[in-house]
Amino acid sequence: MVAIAAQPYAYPLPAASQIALVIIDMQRDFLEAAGFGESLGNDVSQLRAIVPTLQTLLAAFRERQLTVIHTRECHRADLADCPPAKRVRGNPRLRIGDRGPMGRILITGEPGNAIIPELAPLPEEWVLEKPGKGAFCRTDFETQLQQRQLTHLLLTGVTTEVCVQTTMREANDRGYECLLIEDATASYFPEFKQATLEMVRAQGGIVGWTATTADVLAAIARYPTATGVS
Ligand code: TIU
Repeated sequence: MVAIAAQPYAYPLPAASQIALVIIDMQRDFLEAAGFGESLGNDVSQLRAIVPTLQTLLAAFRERQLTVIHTRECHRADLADCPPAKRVRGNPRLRIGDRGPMGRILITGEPGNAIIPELAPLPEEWVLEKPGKGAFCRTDFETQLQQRQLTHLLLTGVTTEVCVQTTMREANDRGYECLLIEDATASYFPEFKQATLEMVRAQGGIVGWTATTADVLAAIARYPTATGVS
């Protein structure tokens, strides 16, 4: 069996066509000053540490022509998909839709809503726009996963206990085999990240697996590269 060395036990690898790297919300709005993350009172500089790790994973997936899914948390310009409760929650300095230095906060198409340049999607890659924390909420994510016959999701991105964990739980309930890559996810609260890692893999992997980037890279090296040479 080809598997990723993982916790709480080895994660069996499927056919290359069935696995996807899911990079959640690596947007300027969460990583740069004056975006949504900072408007909520967070120290956004903490999230940058995972960028080189994600670049390495992205390159390895692209080299093998494995599926990469990018997500963006965003809302329509008219805010029709933004529940009023979400807009007022926390009484932020700048609310969703307000104009900030990077354009309107968390609005699709605005400069601040873009994925950071270091992880920019290729034109042919799948970018899922989502109005909620979870990727399944009011999106076609499940339909698209089914159509593409994807069954195994390797989750990364920000923030671990909010959008990443919500998406992982939603995917687990729908029958997907989910693995959270430990050093490719970050939180504004390191202790919340650690708690998330422990809670998803507790009870025999009640929500899924966790593994390091090194172990993921070692395992996916079994998949052929586009040129046939790794
Ligand atoms: N605030 C926070 O930790 N996260 C979010 O609002 N969205 C995501 O996690 N992407």
